[in-house]
Amino acid sequence: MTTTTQPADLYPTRGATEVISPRQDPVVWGESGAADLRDYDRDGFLTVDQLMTPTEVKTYRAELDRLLADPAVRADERAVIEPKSQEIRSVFEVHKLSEVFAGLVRDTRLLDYARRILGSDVYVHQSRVNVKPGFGASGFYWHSDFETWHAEDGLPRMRTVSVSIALTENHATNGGLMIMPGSHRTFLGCAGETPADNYRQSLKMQEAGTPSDAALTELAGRHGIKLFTGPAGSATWFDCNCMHGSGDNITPFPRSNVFIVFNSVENAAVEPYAAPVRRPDFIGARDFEPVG
Ligand code: 6CS
Ligand code: FE
Repeated sequence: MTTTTQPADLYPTRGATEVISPRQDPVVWGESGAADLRDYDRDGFLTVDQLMTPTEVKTYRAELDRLLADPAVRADERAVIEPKSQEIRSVFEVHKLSEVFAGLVRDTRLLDYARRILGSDVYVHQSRVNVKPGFGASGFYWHSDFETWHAEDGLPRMRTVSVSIALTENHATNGGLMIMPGSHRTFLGCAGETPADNYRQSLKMQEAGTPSDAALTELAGRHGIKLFTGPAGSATWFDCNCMHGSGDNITPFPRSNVFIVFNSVENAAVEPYAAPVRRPDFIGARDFEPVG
């Protein structure tokens, strides 16, 4: 039986105490000198005003509505229900559930950026739609995605990028994405062990892997907080280690975004660094086939 050696754990987390350490990985692994990636390198994010045309947005919105109305999708373990209502909160693995979203993943407008940032071929570590319906949908508390993807999915290095594409208008009022600019250069190892089957709870309301008030105060004081607003079709690329979150949405206007997470094929998932077992592969992919 071949045993793959587990790469060193450069980012210890979920131990007895919270540990803050500097990032030990580049932000832009590919063309680090590229002018259009300089802001991404500095801030950890990059916004694209109109990644999708209004016609494309219509197609994706219709597909999302179709998925949300399909009882088979609601019954699927890849659909996560809101903690306070029976509304669907997220649908994972949309690129496998839907031919329309599968096309998005192969779109060169996405792939070219992901490959330039990560400096290699890429595969999809995770895809999801966060529906965030109106009238009280819960937000996502402050967290670093990498902290979870390292601890629970076994991604060794910070060589992963997310793109969030707005499928509805992201107003200042309906629970938009907030990122602390520059926070991607600090790794916050969180205190507290990962419970077994944590994903059943964490995708509704994350507990393990959330920073302390003191750490958040320090980071927010140092970096500030940027709220992302924009029309449907706009997009935000953000580094896996940005400290980010989003508030509840009590307006009547849903804030639905589709997220694709590209990981470098050189950074394929190994065993979890701080969890008893792997998460299901619809959350943390185990198929490392390069996209496109
Ligand atoms: O646990 C995860 O993988 C998911 N949780 C959040 C709040 N953001 C990243 C990711 O979708
Ligand atoms: Fe996140």
